[in-house]
Amino acid sequence: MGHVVAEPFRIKSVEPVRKISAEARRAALEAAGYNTFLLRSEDVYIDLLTDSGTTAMSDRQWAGLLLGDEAYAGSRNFYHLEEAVRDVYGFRHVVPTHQGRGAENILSRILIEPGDFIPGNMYFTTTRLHQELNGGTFRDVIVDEAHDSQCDAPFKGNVDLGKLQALVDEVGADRIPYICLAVTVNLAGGQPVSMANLRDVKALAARHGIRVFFDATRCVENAYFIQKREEGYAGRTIAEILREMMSYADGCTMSGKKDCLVNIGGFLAMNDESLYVKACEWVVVFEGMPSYGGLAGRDMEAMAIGIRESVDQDTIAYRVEQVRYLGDRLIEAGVPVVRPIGGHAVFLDALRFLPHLSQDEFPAQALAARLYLDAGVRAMERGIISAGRDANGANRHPKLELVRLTIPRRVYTYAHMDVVADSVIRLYEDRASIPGLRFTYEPPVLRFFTSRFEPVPRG
Ligand code: PM9
Repeated sequence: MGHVVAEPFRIKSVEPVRKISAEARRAALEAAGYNTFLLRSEDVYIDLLTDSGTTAMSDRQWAGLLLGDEAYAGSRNFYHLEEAVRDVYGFRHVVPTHQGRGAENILSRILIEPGDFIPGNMYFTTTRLHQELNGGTFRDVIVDEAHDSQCDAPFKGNVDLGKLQALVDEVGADRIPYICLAVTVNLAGGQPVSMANLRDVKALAARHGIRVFFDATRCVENAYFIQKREEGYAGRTIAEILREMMSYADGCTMSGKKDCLVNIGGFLAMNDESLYVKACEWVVVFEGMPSYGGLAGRDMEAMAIGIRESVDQDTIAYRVEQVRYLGDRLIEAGVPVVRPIGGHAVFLDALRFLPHLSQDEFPAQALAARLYLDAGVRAMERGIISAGRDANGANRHPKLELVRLTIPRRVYTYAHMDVVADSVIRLYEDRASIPGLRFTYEPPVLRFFTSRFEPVPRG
């Protein structure tokens, strides 16, 4: 199983959790329409819905909250945030936003014209939606291996340069306002992009005068994988690797709720002065003054501190290795998971886990529901429900139909990981008994958040 990387912290404050009875879990799941997003947090024992905003902040970050300068404009905490982003990421201009999608909204608005194409290394739900709302079309240019859950390649988040060049040839560089590169790739299983690939994408983009923007949401995890897996980086610090990664981008969107180690916050960063001016014109419409962007001063302070903490070697090593521990336990038991194990989550391959269900019976949603019933563990569907419908109203059928066991940062112990592993292994042994689901309510966009389901009676 490999060695265990112990917690690089002591626990100073605790929040009690409890597991409600099996009957109460069944009632809660029915009340939630079999959608784990609609469960009450109090009814959940171990919450692996997401690593977004669920981080335990450090004592220093909590202390930073007390230093909030809540002036409407020019808060000193904004300048601390700006300084942290300049130091750690290297971008000149920073526009705070309430969270990642606030930054995606502004970036999409200032750069996309109707009819444009935005290449990316696999879609992300909110990112693609903002591109589409502004008249753009997302094109997936990730390497084919990313769609194969069993392929063990070290950098399955990489861009296929051939696919990217083909898109440029097809639509012309002037129809591509920017390349959107996620580091790591959430829906591929938290898979990283190699430094060599980042460099190559930037070079190709530069040849055609196309900008590159990173979705930097989990970029520190990506830097850790580069340090571990890419030749020439073993002796480099996470901070050095991160700065080199960012040097291949013109800017980034960031959901601070992940790698910036905060419960709320995000930002848009860039080097180009004229783009920054445009971003400031829109941030006042959707978020707030350019010096707070939908955040309290105290939130910006916590994020500034979190950004600096995030590049600490012990912090990131523990984070990624704890995820690997859970993954390794499942692999040893023969449970089908996305390989290699990614940075923020272990992804169950629901098509292989429940081969008796077709994708239209929503196997990942069904498996997530059963996991809650079994152990009070909450996970998230990342498959056909998340992929939504295309412009003609037909269900998109992604190759990956996954249940994501997402590990919050600094929150759960290895004992919690064992409880989760034991439950998943139990379900795998009893997998034939898990029924499919069908919709009882489906919203028009981002349906995974609020749709409702019922079990399909077995014939
Ligand atoms: N990710 C997650 O659970 C939270 C909501 S699920 C739609 O994985 C990437 C790669 C993300 C992400 C959120 C966002 C949006 C952008 N890019 O949630 O708006 O994983 O802060 O960030 C979620 P915000």
